[in-house]
Parts: sequence; structure tokens; C-alpha cells
Amino acid sequence: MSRTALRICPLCEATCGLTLTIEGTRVTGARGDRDDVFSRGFICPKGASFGAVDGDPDRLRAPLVRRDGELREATWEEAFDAVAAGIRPVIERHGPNAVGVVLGNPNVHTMAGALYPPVLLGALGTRSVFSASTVDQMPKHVSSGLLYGDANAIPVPDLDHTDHLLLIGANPLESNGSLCTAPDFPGKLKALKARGGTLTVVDPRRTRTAALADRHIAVRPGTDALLLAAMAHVLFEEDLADLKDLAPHVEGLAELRESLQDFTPEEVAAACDVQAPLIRTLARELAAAPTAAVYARIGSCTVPHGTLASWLVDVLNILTGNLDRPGGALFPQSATDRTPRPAGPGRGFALGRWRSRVSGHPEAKSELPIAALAEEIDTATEEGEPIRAVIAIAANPVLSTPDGDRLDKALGTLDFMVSVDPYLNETSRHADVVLPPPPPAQSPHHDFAFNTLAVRNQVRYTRPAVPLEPGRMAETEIHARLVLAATGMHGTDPAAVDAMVVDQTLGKAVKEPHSPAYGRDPRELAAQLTGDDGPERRLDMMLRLGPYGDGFGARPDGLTLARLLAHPHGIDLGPLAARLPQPLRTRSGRVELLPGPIADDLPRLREALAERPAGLVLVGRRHLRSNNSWMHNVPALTGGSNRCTLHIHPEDADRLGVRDGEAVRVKGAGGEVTAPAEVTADIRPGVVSLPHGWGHDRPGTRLRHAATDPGVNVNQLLDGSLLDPLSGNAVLNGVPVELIARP
Ligand SMILES: Nc1nc2c(c(=O)[nH]1)N[C@H]1C(S)=C(S)[C@@H](COP(=O)(O)OP(=O)(O)OC[C@H]3O[C@@H](n4cnc5c(=O)[nH]c(N)nc54)[C@H](O)[C@@H]3O)O[C@H]1N2
Ligand SMILES: Nc1nc2c(c(=O)[nH]1)N[C@H]1C(S)=C(S)[C@@H](COP(=O)(O)OP(=O)(O)OC[C@H]3O[C@@H](n4cnc5c(=O)[nH]c(N)nc54)[C@H](O)[C@@H]3O)O[C@H]1N2
Ligand code: SF4
Ligand SMILES: [Mo]
Repeated sequence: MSRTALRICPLCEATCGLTLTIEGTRVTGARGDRDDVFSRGFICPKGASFGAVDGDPDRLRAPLVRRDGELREATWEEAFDAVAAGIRPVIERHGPNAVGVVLGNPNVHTMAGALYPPVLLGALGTRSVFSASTVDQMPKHVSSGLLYGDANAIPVPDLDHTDHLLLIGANPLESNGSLCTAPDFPGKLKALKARGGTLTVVDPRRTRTAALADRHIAVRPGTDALLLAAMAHVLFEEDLADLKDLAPHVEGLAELRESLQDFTPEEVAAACDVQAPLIRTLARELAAAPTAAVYARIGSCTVPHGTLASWLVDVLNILTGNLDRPGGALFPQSATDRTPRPAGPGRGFALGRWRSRVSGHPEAKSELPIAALAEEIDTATEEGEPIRAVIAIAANPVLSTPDGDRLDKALGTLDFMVSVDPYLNETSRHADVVLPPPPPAQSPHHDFAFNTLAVRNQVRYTRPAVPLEPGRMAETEIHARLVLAATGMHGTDPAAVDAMVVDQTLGKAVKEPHSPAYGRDPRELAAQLTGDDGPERRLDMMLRLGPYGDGFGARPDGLTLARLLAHPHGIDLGPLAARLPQPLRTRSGRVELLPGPIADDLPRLREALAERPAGLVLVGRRHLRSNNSWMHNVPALTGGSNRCTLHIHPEDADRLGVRDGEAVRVKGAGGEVTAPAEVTADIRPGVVSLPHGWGHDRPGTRLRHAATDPGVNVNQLLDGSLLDPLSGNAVLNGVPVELIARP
């Protein structure tokens, strides 16, 4: 007997609604949920393989605890005993900074990852916090923090309504979109063209997205900030800047104009390898379009001027009056956002409130650069203690961050390490305790993060599609117990963690005049919360206090968990709408166009005007049937074109004697790898490309399928020394490499 159940797909940022077919407790099929209010039936090959991802036989079923040097299956009680016994002494002897917390990407794809890490970090009080954000979007957070006073206020292109999309360093036909949650991104690009709109793609590779574009600009890697600065320059020079309704909310226009004086199209053309007249055309088209949005992702962030490029994206949207208007780039309003405060000056955004111990990197958003994790473990200084214990949650930095070999060694020297991870992989193999979460079908789902980045306001929640298998523990409970074990409260009922958060949140809300809970009794409000467990009660609380919430009765037709449960395909909350000035939290209460740290970084960009790469540079790429480091163990998602090959242009291949299919050695500052060459005209000359997340050949892992075709770790080519200085983001794209064809 089979049945169906709904489940929001957690495998990428598009958050498609799936209808799973379930036999017994096994997921045997997945199709798009046509009634999903947001995704309307869209599904991609990864979602269609949900059953295979969920049922991977290599997923750990029980906790592992290291005894006599070997990881062995243990009970949950033994595992949490070991966590408490491993972490507490480190904190007591060496202080909280000796515990490093490493948060990986899947935390934004689980409810547990949204609800508990903030509690863990608050309770530990460590400054040794690292996440995938600093190999990803930290530049965008920093630019938003500086422009708007809120690092999480990230404008999203209005894909469904724009007339003109300038898409930079993103390949949504493979990635399905990022910092822009849009099920069927490819369909939305086609619809844009069908309604007469234009798509311009800036990418050193001729990607599938670029192939769809009206215009593809094969920019030289790492030079987008120059290109965008020149476009902004043209808007000023040709009197095309028109802020429209934004004008009263923006300050610093004259200073911005002044600061971009040097960046003429003619000056940047050689560095970008884009002709000056074309740069002028791009600027004019952007200004002339009825509505337009500039949108940029990984290729613009993981580069030396990532923060400047991210800032310039918003600058262009602002100068053309396209920020915060339909068809442009808008701030979503999610159902679990905090109760909107009245507009007005805020506390602003501070950078560099402390620095990393070894290299003195400034913190950004309370995080240190993950590229500096290894040195924070393996290097002693007089400033303080190195990291001696690591809590890694959904993170595989040995593959996903620069110089995996050094980090691999460093992790091996720790006093204690715990991984919350379903796999025994390149990183978790170093753990003393591995706490495996259940597969996604056994977990509830709500997109706390991605709903704040979605192209349409909507809210959905799915309960576990399959009950927890015997011996399994919900990931939310794993996180709650981890908080307790790490903070000296081992043995306490994990429900206490949720109860504490509820108390604190409601206790604050009743004191905020703008809250619907203002002046009420927090215990009375807590008693109204519904839900089967702590995480559900917390979701209920957030919904009820949120912008669409029932305000605990203040708005009887508003959102509650009960109401959401009554709408299993989700609730549509309407298209993105103008919100300024409400989201602004700058000290001025306005958009601060030329923030100090940005102005101070512009001289470095000016220096880049003269830079020309001497040899080949490396960029990354993604494949639709892959996802970072953890999906190579699913046979249905590997093979075919999803391989770890080096893309190289025919001219470069000829010159260097590289032949298609033959192994080629690639050398970088951090090491050397050997991969088969794939000669293709879909990459510009002077640039080669390797995908990331491969290199599954380390001993002590349990990824049996991945090990049959391990690929190589592209991040071994990096030594971790190249960072965007403002955000601490690692430079992963546009890095110099040398090729040696096999003799
Ligand atoms: N060269 C290069 N390097 C890159 C990038 C690039 O473009 N080029 N991209 C960077 C980017 S954007 C990112 S986000 C990072 C990602 O890097 P990481 O954050 O390290 O991410 P992943 O490989 O996605 O997965 C990390 C771990 O999460 C585990 N996991 C999977 N599902 C779950 C779950 O439900 N719960 C828990 N607890 N764990 C789970 C996996 O087994 C894996 O060990 O890589 C970065 N590295
Ligand atoms: N299938 C699949 N989907 C994914 C992931 C995955 O691994 N696989 N990862 C998920 C994650 S964690 C993220 S963060 C998102 C990322 O989502 P995207 O940003 O769309 O990611 P990519 O497909 O890597 O596209 C980045 C593009 O930037 C180009 N590029 C490189 N350097 C430069 C440069 O200097 N300038 C310009 N203009 N372009 C450059 C590359 O050639 C590449 O085509 O994808 C998410 N979705
Ligand atoms: S596009 Fe992303 S969310 Fe949608 S089915 Fe594919 S992997 Fe899942
Ligand atoms: Mo990412």
C-alpha cells in the first residue's frame, strides 16, 4: 500500500513543494506538487531523486563515539555524555573562544539549523564562529549592513515582473537560484523574454543561463566591481541617474558621484576585457528600461572585491530608481520576520568589532573568515588560546574551504570535535562524536531563511512525511541536547531550550510598543501556543508575532500555526511590494549610499584598474544534479556530464598541449590536483574551470558510491590567504593557476 505526503524540498534554495510517494516508511517517488502556492508543480532532477537522497544506505543510523581511536556506534545517551565530557573541560580550562563553531550550508535548509545555532552561540559566548557564509554571500551581508543598516536586508530581483534583468556571476539554470528563492527560475527567465523583456548575463563561461540571454558578456573573472563602477559612472556622466521615489530615502549621492569619477568605461575596459562602448550601452539600457533589476551571485561575491561588487549591484538599482519598486529589486516580507518596527534611525551596522587571533581579520556579522579556521586551530600566538574543540554542524569545510589538507591536519589535532552530520565524510571523520540527523522525510520543514529571499511572499510548513524510525532522534532535539551538553546543562529536558526561547521572546515582545503583544502577560501568551513540540510552538510564536500574524488575537484573521496546518500547500501572501523606509536600520534612517568602509576600500579597486592576469585563472561551476560536497554519493545524481573535469578553451588547450579527456595537472598557491581536461568553447580563453565539493578519496569516510569516482578537491589549489578584506570572504574565483599537460 502506498500513500502520498507533502514535503518542501530542502535540496536547494528554490524550496519546491514535493508530493512524495511512500511505501511503508520508504520514499519511493517524488513529483512536483501542482497545488503548491509557490512552486506550482515545478521539480528538478534533484527533487525527483528525493527518495534516493533520503534513502541513501550510507546515511548514519546511530551516533558514533570514538573509543580507543575508533568511531563506533553508541547510544544517544553515551553520545551526549561524550559531548559534555569533551567540551566542558575545554571551556573551563581555556575559555569559550577555544571552542570553534562551524556552521555549514544545510543549516539554512533545516528547521533545526535555523532555530538552535543562535541559542548555542549565545550560550557559549565564543568568538570563534565560522560558517559557509564566508565562502559564499558574506559580501552581500556586509554591503546590505552598510547601505541599509541590516545585514539581512537583501533586495531580491522581481523576476516575475521585471522588464530587464542584468544577471552577474550566477547560473540559475544549474543552481536554481541563490539569494533569490524562485521555484522554476529557468521558466521565469523564459517568461521574461516571452513578455518582451531582456536578459543580459555576465559570466566568463557561456553557461546554459548565458545561452538563454539576449546578450552574454564574458567578463574577465574578478573584475565585476570595475564593470559595475563604470556603469554607475556612465549613469552620472550622461545624466541618467534618476532615483524616482527613492530620493527622499537616500543620502550621499554627490559623494558617490565624486568617488566614481575615475572609473570610466575607457579606464576599466582593458581590465574587464569588455569594450567601453558596450559598457555605456549596458548602463543606458539599464536606465532606459521601464523596470530593471541587477542581480549578482557567487561569481561576484567570491572575488577580491566581493563587497564592492555587491554594493555596486545595489547602487545601480538605486541610481535607476529600481530599488524597492515592483519590477526592480525589493525587500521580501516573510511571515516569520520580526514584528516590523516603525521606520526611523537604527543602530547601524558595525564591522570589525573584534579580530581573529592569528591574522587579525575583522569579524563580520559576528563571524570570522572560515578560510582562517585552520590557522586558528594550528597556530599558537600570544593573543590567546588556539581553538581546541570544534562543534561542526552540517559542515564539510575540508572540501568546501581553501587548503583542505591543512584543515584536515588541524582537525586531527583537536582535543575534541563533534559533528552533527548524516555522513561520515572528509570532515566528520575527525569527530570524536558524530550525531546523525534523520533523513529529510523524517524531518519537519519550514524555510525560515529562504522565505526572506523569495520572489513572492508566501508561507508553507510540512510536518515529517514519515515518522521517525526507531532509534532516530529529530534534528531539532539533537541541536537542543547539544546546546545543553555544551553549556553545562547536560541531562536537562531538551524542551527547556525551547521554553527558554519562548520566555525570552515573549518577555521582550510585551515590552515593545509596536508589538501586538505589548502590555500583555507573557505567560498568558505562551499558554496560547499550539504545536506538537517545542519547535512547532516556536514557529507558532514567530508566525503570530510576525507581520501577517494574528498577534495573539489582536488580528483574529492573521496567521497562526493552526491556520498554516489547515493549508498544506501553503498560503500565498502576495507579490513583493515597496517597503522603504521601514526596513532601514542605519543611524541616519536613510540608505547610506557611500558608507565609510566602502569609500575606504575604493582605492584598492582603483589599483585593480592596472591589473592584468599574467596567466590562466580558475573559476568554479555547478551542475544541476549536484550540490556542494554532499550529493555525490547518490548514483542517480552522478555520472553523465556531472563530473569533476577541467574546462579549458580550445586555444589554451592547443597552446599548452592539453588534450580532451586526458589528465592535466593544475597547480595553485595551496597545492596541486590532477583532473581530466574537457576542451570546450563554452569558457573564455585565459580561464579554466573546476567544480567544487569533490575529492572523496580520504580514508575513514563512508561514502561508498562517491569513492568510486572521487574527483579532486579544487579548494586544494587555494592557500586561504586571498580574502575580500571587508567581509573576510574567501576568493574562490579568478585565482591564478598553472597547467601542466601530462607528458
Ligand atoms: N571552490 C569553491 N568552493 C566553494 C564554493 C564554490 O563555488 N567554489 N561554494 C561555496 C558555497 S556557496 C558553500 S554554501 C559552501 C558549502 O560548504 P558546506 O557548508 O561545507 O556544505 P555542504 O557540502 O553543502 O554540506 C555540508 C555538510 O552538511 C551535511 N548535511 C547534509 N544534510 C544535512 C542535514 O539535514 N543536517 C545536517 N546536520 N547536516 C547535513 C553533509 O553531509 C555535509 O557534510 O561551499 C563553498 N565552497
Ligand atoms: N545544482 C546545484 N545547485 C546549487 C548548488 C550546487 O552546488 N549545485 N549550490 C547552492 C549554493 S550553496 C549556492 S551559494 C548557489 C550558488 O548559485 P549561483 O551563484 O547561481 O552559482 P554558480 O552556478 O556557481 O554560478 C556562478 C557563476 O559565476 C561565474 N563566475 C565565476 N567567476 C566570475 C566572475 O568573476 N565574474 C562573473 N560575472 N562571473 C563569474 C561562474 O562561471 C558561474 O557560472 O547555488 C545553490 N544551488
Ligand atoms: S529546484 Fe531545488 S528545491 Fe526544487 S526540486 Fe530541485 S533541488 Fe528541490
Ligand atoms: Mo552557498
